[in-house]
Amino acid sequence: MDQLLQQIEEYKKEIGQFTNGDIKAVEEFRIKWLGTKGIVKSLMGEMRNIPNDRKKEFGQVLNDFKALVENKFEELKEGSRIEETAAGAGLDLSLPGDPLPLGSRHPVSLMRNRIVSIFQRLGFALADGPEIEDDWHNFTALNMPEFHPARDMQDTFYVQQNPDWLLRTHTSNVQIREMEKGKLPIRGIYPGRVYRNETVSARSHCFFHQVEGLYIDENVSFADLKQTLYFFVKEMYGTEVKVRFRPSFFPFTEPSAEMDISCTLCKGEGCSVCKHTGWLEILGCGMVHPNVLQNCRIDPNKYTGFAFGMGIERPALLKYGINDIRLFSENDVRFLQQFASAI
Ligand code: 2NM
Repeated sequence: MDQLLQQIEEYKKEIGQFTNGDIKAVEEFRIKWLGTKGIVKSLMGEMRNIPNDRKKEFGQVLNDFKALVENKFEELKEGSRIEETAAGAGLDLSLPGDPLPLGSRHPVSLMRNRIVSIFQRLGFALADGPEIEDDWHNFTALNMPEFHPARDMQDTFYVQQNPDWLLRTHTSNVQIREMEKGKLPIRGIYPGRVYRNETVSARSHCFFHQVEGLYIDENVSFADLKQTLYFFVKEMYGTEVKVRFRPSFFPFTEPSAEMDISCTLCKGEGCSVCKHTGWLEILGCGMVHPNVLQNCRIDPNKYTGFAFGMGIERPALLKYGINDIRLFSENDVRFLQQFASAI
């Protein structure tokens, strides 16, 4: 019995040092342990020297050991067979694999991430909502009356089966849904794809991307709006760039404004990109209209808020020097690969 246990110990040590896939070593293993003059056979021969009352115990341990060695041999044989096949085919399985080619971030995603992360640093929470929306969340709640031109079939894609459904024309539907939840204050940033029934050209597309923001609390003022957007411009375009607000109109904000920055190409001197004005329009904004708050069951006497919205494609065209918006949705890898190391 001691001899058997000693052999088991030796076997364990040998297996621990075994080189996988070495076909010669596998054959040596077989001869040493399982051959006709091998260790297992000779231990079997010891059986007759064991006293009768110990035979059962010895036999059991030996049988278990024999099964263990046989299984190990099959395993080693299989391993060396794979290695042998590979070597025959001129393969070296110890070489590292070919790395899979990685995709890269889309320029629209890069620009969206830049915009969103600036607002996230100010505490704006990221959220999204449905692209197929009902009339209420896309138009009615936003103080856009039934006769508003944007609601026309000419401008908006409606779902044929249900005239109440449409492809959202802005991400403001998400703001409405956030406000309807009734949890205040709200400070959110809402990027996403939007749809307009427009002729596709180098400058405009029937779908594009927007980021909108919303901040609602007690005592939120137009000064808060301006400071928030000043911070955004500084982070996005640098401290040198100039900013101006122009009065504007949106049905869902009052007062409303549009914000321009000095042209990033000519530094305000005037060029073809800024149409010789020295300015680029980058976003629309305003104080949320009391009717919109009321539509979302928010008391406009207690709460005020500001909202803003900007397109993503136009700043992306500008930043990456792209001259045709259609390139963004053609999925040509020769185009997309150029942004592999862009930020
Ligand atoms: C813009 C410009 C100005 C806007 C307003 C709202 C809401 F839901 F709070 F009323 N959401 N987004 C808004 C305001 C969007 O985009 C050019």
